[in-house]
Amino acid sequence: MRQATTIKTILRCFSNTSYLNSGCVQSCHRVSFSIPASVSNAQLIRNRYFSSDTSTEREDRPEFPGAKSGWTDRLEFVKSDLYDGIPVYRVMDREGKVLQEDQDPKLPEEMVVQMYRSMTLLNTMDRILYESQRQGRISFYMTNYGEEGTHVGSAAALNPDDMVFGQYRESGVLMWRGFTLDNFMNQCYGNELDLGKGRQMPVHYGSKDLGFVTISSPLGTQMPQAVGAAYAFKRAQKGQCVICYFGEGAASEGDAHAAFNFSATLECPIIFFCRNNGYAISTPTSEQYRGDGIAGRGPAYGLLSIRVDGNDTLAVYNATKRAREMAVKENRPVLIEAMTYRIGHHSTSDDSSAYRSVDEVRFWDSTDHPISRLRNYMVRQDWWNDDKEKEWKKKSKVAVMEAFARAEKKLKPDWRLMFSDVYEKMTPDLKEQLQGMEEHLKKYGDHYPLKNYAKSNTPIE
Ligand SMILES: Cc1ncc(C[n+]2csc(CCOP(=O)(O)OP(=O)(O)O)c2C)c(N)n1
Ligand SMILES: [Mg+2]
Repeated sequence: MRQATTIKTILRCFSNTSYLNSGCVQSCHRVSFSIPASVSNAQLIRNRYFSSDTSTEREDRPEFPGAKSGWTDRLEFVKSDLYDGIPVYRVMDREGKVLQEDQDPKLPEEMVVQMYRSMTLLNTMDRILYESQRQGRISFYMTNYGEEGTHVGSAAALNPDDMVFGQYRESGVLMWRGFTLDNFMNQCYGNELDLGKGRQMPVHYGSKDLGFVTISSPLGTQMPQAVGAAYAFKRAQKGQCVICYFGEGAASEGDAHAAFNFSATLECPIIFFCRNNGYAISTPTSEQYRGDGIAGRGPAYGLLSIRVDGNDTLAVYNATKRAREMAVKENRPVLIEAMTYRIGHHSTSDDSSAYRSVDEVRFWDSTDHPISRLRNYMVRQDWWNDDKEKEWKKKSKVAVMEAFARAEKKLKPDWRLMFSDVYEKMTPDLKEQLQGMEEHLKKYGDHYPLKNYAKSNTPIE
């Protein structure tokens, strides 16, 4: 039935039926068409419905709209543990040894070294900013420890004009795209140079120039938005693609379902990139779902799906590269579930020792870390050694400390900016609030540290 068949058929004009009026077939003419092997069953069923050629042999199959399977006379329930689960794709073992030569993407030395530098620079920046929050210098922070490979491996496989929708723990993606240490620091300090003008909590980065949509705190927000952007890309036909990052915890949000389903039915060029790091704050994956993780949900939505070792930067690169090709060439959504581990606390508001053991964390930190794995790969290629490591560590730390000092010295943005950019033009109620605040500060300004705030040169409207 699935083989290519040529059927000559006359479509009858049943235009008085409501089903046909819904737009499936409106005209009454003779057509000749062939059914390729990949034609969907829904299409076959539609052909059967509208075929008047009684000589066409029909297999007895369920003809319910959308049905894809055959009949059974066995009373059987589908078990969720029917199969072992989708395997985890990897290129390297933990010692950085390539397992199958033909899976090595053979990236040039400069590129791999650059990837390694980004991953380690992110790690150094995380340490400094985490400490600065502990010292009360910034209000909040989230580290990316252990997930650096998912960020850089995927970002390196994209085109610069692809659009990124992140959750909040994807700083390495931005770093790879060219967000500078100053950009990161200015945002975390919410100073006058912050691209978001100090309106967001730390780590809620965004960059129009780098195609990185500003982070939203409520989980799942970015997912349907990303599908909308992908749909726009599909219509524009410029070969662009969207990547949407999210955690396995966010995949429990209703918005994740809406996004997966819309992307499949609208056939959008989007990569859903799930970072499965084992926890949604204190909730381990064992309490989050009972099925085969996040990739296991993909086929049910009609998404091409793969599970990959997120600590293997080259495997993440290969998976994302291929996903991108399929998403753009075939207008198909792809789901990548990258298995990794959140080595740090959820955020500076969390103490993970309350819900997991130190040994568990130590295992991932010392035995299966994306940074050491990529370093091992580079050492095997003779691209890296202890001297280079020492020199880079020193250089990167100095760069982070300098950017940190620069950001800390800057003034806060003009406080009036909190009223602008909500709408294209400030609405009357916002104008009234601004005026109220101005009057308040005229009277009580000496109770506020106004000297720490810049004065905007451009009119605020
Ligand atoms: C709608 C919504 N519910 C709850 C929260 C609180 N919250 C913030 S992060 C988080 C855990 C998310 O876990 P996951 O998606 O796995 O990402 P990870 O932090 O592990 O990177 C929760 C529950 C939120 N921000 N938004
Ligand atoms: Mg998680």
